[in-house]
Amino acid sequence: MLKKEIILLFILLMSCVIFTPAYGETGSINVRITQIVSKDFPEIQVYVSITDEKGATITGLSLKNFSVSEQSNLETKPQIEQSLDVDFVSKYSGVTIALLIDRSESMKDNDKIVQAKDSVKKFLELLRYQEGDRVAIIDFDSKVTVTQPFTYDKSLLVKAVDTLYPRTNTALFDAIYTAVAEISKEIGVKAVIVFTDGIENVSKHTKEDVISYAQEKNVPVYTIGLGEKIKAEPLIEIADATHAFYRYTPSASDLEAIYKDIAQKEKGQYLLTYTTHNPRFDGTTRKVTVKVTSDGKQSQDVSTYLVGTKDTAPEINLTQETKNLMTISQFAGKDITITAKITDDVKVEEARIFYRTTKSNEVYKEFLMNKSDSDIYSFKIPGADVRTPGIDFYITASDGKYVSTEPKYRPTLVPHQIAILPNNKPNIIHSPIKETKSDNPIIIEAEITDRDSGDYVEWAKVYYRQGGRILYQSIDMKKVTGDIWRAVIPNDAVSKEGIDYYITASDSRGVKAYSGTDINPYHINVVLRSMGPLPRIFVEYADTLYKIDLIRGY
Ligand SMILES: [Ca+2]
Ligand SMILES: [Ca+2]
Repeated sequence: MLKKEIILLFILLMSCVIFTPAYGETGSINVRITQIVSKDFPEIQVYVSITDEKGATITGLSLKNFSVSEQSNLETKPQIEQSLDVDFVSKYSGVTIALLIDRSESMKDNDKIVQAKDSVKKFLELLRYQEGDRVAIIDFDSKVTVTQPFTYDKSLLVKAVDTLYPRTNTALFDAIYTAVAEISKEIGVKAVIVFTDGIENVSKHTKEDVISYAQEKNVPVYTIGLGEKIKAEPLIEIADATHAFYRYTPSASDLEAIYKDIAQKEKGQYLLTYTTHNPRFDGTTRKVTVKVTSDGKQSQDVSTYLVGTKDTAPEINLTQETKNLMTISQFAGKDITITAKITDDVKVEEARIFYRTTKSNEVYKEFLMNKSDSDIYSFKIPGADVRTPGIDFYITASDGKYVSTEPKYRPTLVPHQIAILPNNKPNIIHSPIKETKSDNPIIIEAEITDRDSGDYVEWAKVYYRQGGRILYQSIDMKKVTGDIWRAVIPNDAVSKEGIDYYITASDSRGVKAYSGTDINPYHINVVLRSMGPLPRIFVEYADTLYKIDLIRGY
C-alpha cells in the first residue's frame, strides 16, 4: 500500500471511529488487508487480518460476515463479488520467515552476538517445519549475506547460525530490504524477524525506503532488540509501520511467546478468494474493499492490485510420464524422474521441486529442477529417497515476479503423491452424478478399497463447491455397507449454478487416491423445477432423504 493511501485510510478509519454510533456495545473490530495475490488472475486471493480493540485475532467468522467489492479505475462504481469464498489461512500453509541476525562489530559487546545466536537457535526449535514453516537465515554487517536460503530443514538453519561471528559495520536497513525482497518470492504467509541492537551506520537504503518497500510488498517486519546499548526507535518505527511488533531482549520463554504471537497473528488470517467480475487484462488498478460485519459491529479496509495487459504467472503442467507415475505404484530404492512442462509469457526464472517420504517425520527437501530441451524441467529423485509408503512432492516456478505451484492449491499440505511398493494407494470406483432435478441434498457414493495386507481405507471425503466458486468444502464419507462409502452434499450448497465435486480417500499409510480432482472436478447440473422455491431442509442422513423424496413423490 502507498503511504498516501495509508494516510487516507487512517483518516477514513478515524472518521469511522468518530461517527460510529454507540450501541452500548463495547469494543470494535479492525479489518486489515495484508496481502492481495493476483498471480492467478482473474482469480484473486485476499489475505485479511481481523482483530478486536485489544489487537487479539478474531477467529470463527464465516462467509456471511464478509462482503468484497472491486472497482477498476475505468468503472464508475464498485461491484460486489458474488463468487466470494472465505477460509482460514492456517488450512493452507505454515509461515515463511526470514530471520535476520546482526553480526556487526557492535554486537561483540557483552557477547550480544552469542545471545543473538542462542535466541535464534531457540526460536528455530519452536517452529513447525512439518506443518510448513519455512525459514531463511540472513546475516549482516556492512554486507548482507543470505547464509541459508529458505528451507524446511532445521539442521541446515542451525548450522548456518553456528557459522556467524561479529565483524564490521552495520547495514541494518539494507539487510531488511534484502529480506523483504527474498521473502517476496515465497508463497503464503510471510514475516521478517530481525535480531539486532538497532545500530545502523552504512546502509545505502534509508529507514523510509525500508518501510515503504515492506509496505508495498505487505511484509511485516518484527524487530527484537538485544543488549543494553540499544537504539530502539527505528526498530519500533519499522515494526509499527509494517503491522508487526517490537520486543526488547527476550528470554527463552519470551521467545516462545513471541513465536506464538507471530504465528497467531499471521496464521490467524482469513483467506478470501473470488473470481473478479472483470476478467480482462486491461492494465487497470483495481480497488478492493473488504467489509466485515460481526455482532452489529462493522469495519472495512481498502487496498489495490494492478492488472497487467497480459502478465501471467508461470504455468506448470506435469508430463504424461509423471502423471503415469502417480497412477501405478513404483519400486522402492529406484530413481524416479519427475518432469513438468513449465512456460511463462516472459521467462521462467527458476523451477524447484520439494519432496519427502509420505507420513514420515521428514520435512520437504528442495532442489532446483534442470531445464532440458524446450520447456521441460526435470529432477531425478535418487533411489535412496524412494521409500514406501510413498513420495509427497510439489513444484514451484517463478518468473521473478510471481510464484506458481503445482498442485495449485495447498501444495505443502496436499501434495502430489506417488505410491511406493509394497504399498498401493486405495482404489475408488464411482459413477459420477451428472444431474439432479431438485435442490435436495445430493448423495455421493463410492466403493473404496485398499488391497494391501495390513492396510485399510482410513478415511474418505467428498470435496464440493457451488458452480462458479473457487474454494471447496469437505464432508467426511461414512462407510455404510461392505466397501461402500457415502456422503451427502447439503442442500444449502445446491443452486442453479450446479455443484463441482471430487472424492479423495487415504490409506492408513497416508497415501491418497482421487476420483475427480480439484482442477478437474465432476460437475452436477441442477435442474430446478419451476414451482417456486422449495423449502430448505437440511438433512444429514441419506435414509431420511429417501423418505423426503418419497413424500415429494420422486
Ligand atoms: Ca510471467
Ligand atoms: Ca495402501
